Amino acid sequence: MPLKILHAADIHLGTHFPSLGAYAPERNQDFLKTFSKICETAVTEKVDLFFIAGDLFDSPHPSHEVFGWVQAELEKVIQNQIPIVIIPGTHDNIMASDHIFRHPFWDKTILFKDPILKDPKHLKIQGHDVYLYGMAYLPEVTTPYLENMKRRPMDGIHLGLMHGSVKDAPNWKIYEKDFPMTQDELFGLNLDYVALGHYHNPIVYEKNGIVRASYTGTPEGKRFIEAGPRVVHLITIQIPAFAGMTNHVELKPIPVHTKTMLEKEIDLFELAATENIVQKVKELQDPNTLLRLILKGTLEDVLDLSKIQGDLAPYFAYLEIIDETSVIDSQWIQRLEQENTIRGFFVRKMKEKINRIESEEEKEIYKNAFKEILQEFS
Ligand SMILES: [Mn+2]
Repeated sequence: MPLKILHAADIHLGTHFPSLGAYAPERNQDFLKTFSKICETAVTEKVDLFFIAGDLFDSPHPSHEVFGWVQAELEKVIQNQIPIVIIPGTHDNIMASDHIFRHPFWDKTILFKDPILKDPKHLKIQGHDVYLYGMAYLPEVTTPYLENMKRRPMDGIHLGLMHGSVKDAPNWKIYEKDFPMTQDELFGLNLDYVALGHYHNPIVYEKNGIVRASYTGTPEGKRFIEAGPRVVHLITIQIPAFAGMTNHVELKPIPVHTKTMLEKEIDLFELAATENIVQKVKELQDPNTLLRLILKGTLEDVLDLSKIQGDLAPYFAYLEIIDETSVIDSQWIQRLEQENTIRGFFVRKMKEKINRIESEEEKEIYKNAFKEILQEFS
């Protein structure tokens, strides 16, 4: 029988969502539901090991509600005789003296609480020798953390958990405190599989066509760029017939998200009328989508944003509209500028003022105010 591992990471339970406003409490429930689904997956897939590669919690001090939920769900995994292997991450780090991993509950799991591994943990699974390597994130620790994660000479399956930054992750600014390592250093550990956490979108690392490590990303989107279906990784390792033969590692992403995030940009140049915008966005309707709609383009009219929000909100779990449209360069404004009215005077004064402002940020504030006041005039 092959060895089956469920790899999850960056679950971020208890995240605060100030930008989601009244939707924030429901979003927290979404995250908890997703965690329940992950635990359920471990049980239904009858995995041999359940890995959590850091940032299970969004902070070192999760609420009683969140920790209670986690304990109840993990208990079900434990009752099914599935060992839970966990490392603290950057968010649920062990820097403060009263961090959550001091709680006695974790004695029921295999928790790697040291930033520098002394000895791998040995388990006997289905008669096979399995060695587990893990380390807790601590920003001040540098060497020899990687050295100590390297495969020891015993026969068996050697598996690692790390919360850090493989340096070639795309579009990712990496700091020294983020546990940087190169792909070569990662492969150089010579472990059969390394469950990674920290990067919030999935990346699979293969060497010579063999899966060696992966990031699962967040199983529930934390930010709008964590869009679309979110997964955990089911890892299947074929035990080799004889020592020295390479283990065959298979990776299968399993979607577990409760809701999905979507960021959509629409250039209103051709859509102009409010009804057209509503019609166009309705095509994306999904009660399980959180949508951030970014409106762009030069308009010949001021948008009635509250009407658009009101018309579209029922079609999504959550809707946020960012108005990046501009009216200032429109022909409409050029016409208003010529008017010998209070409105014309206002437009001339505002255009002068906006042209004089140097800071881009301040300019945006004035442009938005300009749009809002124009709405009063029109
Ligand atoms: Mn994270």
